[in-house]
Amino acid sequence: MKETLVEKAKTILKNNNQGGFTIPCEGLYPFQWNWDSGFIAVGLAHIDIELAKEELQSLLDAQWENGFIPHIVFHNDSDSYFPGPDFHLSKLHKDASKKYRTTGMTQPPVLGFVLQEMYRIAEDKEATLKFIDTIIDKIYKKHEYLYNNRDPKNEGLVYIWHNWESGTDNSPIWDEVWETMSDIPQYTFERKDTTHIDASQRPSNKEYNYYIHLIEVAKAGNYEESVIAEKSPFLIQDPLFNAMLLASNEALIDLYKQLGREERISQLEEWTLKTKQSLNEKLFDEELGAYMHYDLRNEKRIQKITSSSYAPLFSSAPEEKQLKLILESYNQKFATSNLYACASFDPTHEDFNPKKYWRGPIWVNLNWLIYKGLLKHNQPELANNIKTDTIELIEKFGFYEYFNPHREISTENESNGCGGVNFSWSAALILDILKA
Ligand code: 2M8
Repeated sequence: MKETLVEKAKTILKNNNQGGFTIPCEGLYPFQWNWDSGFIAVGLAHIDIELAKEELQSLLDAQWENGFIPHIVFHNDSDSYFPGPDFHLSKLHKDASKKYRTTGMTQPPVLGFVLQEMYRIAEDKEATLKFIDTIIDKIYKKHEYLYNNRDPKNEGLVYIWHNWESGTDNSPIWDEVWETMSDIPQYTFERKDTTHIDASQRPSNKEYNYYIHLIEVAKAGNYEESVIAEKSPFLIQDPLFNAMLLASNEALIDLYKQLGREERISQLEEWTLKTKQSLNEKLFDEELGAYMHYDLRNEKRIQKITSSSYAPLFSSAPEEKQLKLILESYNQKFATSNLYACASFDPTHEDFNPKKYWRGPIWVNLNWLIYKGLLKHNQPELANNIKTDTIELIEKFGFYEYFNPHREISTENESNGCGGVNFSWSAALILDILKA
């Protein structure tokens, strides 16, 4: 059975490969996405390490001169996605890639720990370390960009200025931010996502209008970070984004040590310490037992639990005190017998929606992060539940983009699989989970 799953996963990754990079999903996402490519590289490392290297190289090939690594690289043309390169107009920024059109925003910084995962998986460690040596500084530069430009209060917590930078696009977390943006213009746009996927599973047009507005604000300032920091109504310290940064810092320290290159380690250690402290002091909520998002523009915590709230488990951030509270809230709300693990939003909250994009469904990449995080913090039983649930969902319903977490769903023939099919990171990460 598992063999079939492995073969299917390999076929999906092969079909979605465009020669050098992999698209997340045919039709729905026809370009190269940043954190998708990171997760895809982990899966590819199990099949063909050279493909994994190419995946990262093609993404880094579009790195901006200032170290920024964009969220989408438009290697190719396609009219099946909105907004495309002519809308994003990355060339407005003086440091943007001259070789490729890209977006002007980024995504959670996963590449540092992806390199570490590739090293772990690789059979030929020496050759892999040599490859890592050729690209590690590029990833360091991205971290430097984030800490230097997106941490205005020098707290070790970087902000995101768009919900698409979080990776969790229409999470109920953002609802409170949208409420502060009531007087924005009404834009005219033609969506493409709802031609591929049932509109009831995707964000609404009203939400897309906010997404577009935030990009217009950034474009009006030529994507200059200082202008965005001053003008954007959306400035959020996201626990997932910052946990990825922390985990990647930690991975970079480890890899630089293996390479015998000491020069950047003390800076990385300084960032690591600060980020860890602020995650625990500023973002952790003791009552809710989870890491919260912080709205930097309006200076308030957003008191809702999402799967991002548990992502810091993937890093060394949680200490005994936080871990105890996390396990309590996770067991109480997310790990209940009627649900597959792990919903993307608090199933006990009124905003929970089991089928709508990031407002409740299970995502394989977050499951992978939390699964590994629980193992890291010595919780093998809970980790194993996520592992078996993820395998069962994919085996039963297919390689979907996201899944309804309800074990029993009402209509008889309804599937738990939602969104795009033959989804690359679902294929890539199940390979890693199966081989673990
Ligand atoms: C989704 O986001 C894109 C915008 O980046 C979209 O909906 O158009 C998210 O799930 C994001 O996390 C993911 O990287 C992307 C491609 O899979 O799709």
